[in-house]
Amino acid sequence: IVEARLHSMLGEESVDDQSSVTPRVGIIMGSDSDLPVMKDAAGILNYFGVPHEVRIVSAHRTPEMMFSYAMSARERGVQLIIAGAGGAAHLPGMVAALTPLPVIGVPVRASSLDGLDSLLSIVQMPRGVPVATVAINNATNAGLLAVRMLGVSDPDLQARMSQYQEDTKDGVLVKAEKLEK
Ligand code: RP5
Repeated sequence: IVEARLHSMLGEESVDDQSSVTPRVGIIMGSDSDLPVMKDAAGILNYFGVPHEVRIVSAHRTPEMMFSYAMSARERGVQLIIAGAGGAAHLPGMVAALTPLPVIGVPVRASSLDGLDSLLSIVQMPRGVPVATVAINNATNAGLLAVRMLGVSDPDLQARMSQYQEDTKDGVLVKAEKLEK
């Protein structure tokens, strides 16, 4: 059921096309209920043509799977992990503790406390175990940050990011011009 939901929310192609390519980014989340938020990270990576994988990995409900995912990601060729979770959101921090890869955390707004619980669970990491935390529900920024990080050693990708920034600026200028008329 989860697999089917992943396919339908991410688009058949985005899952199937990735399967033969080594994923550079792992997008993981604590529950399939995080997918409506986390799909935005996949959308950005699709836009920039960055191979990625999407997995449901729970720190609390499937701790062994979380452990083996985090321990094997680097040797499988994954370069960066985006981890989203809500509530007692331990997934990003636990994964950061188990891998030398950079981890970007996405606090997902759960049913109570407006996501502040998720944000604090992810951002308040102890010294020595960093998680780059984006705003609540902002998986788009997690995807963009991942592209920027990979772009440091990938000039083509970095050039696409510069273009994206130009396009974003142009979009704002067009709207501003329309308002002035
Ligand atoms: C966390 O608990 C998940 O990341 C999710 O945001 C939250 C609620 O999970 P479900 O009860 O919806 O599966 O582990």
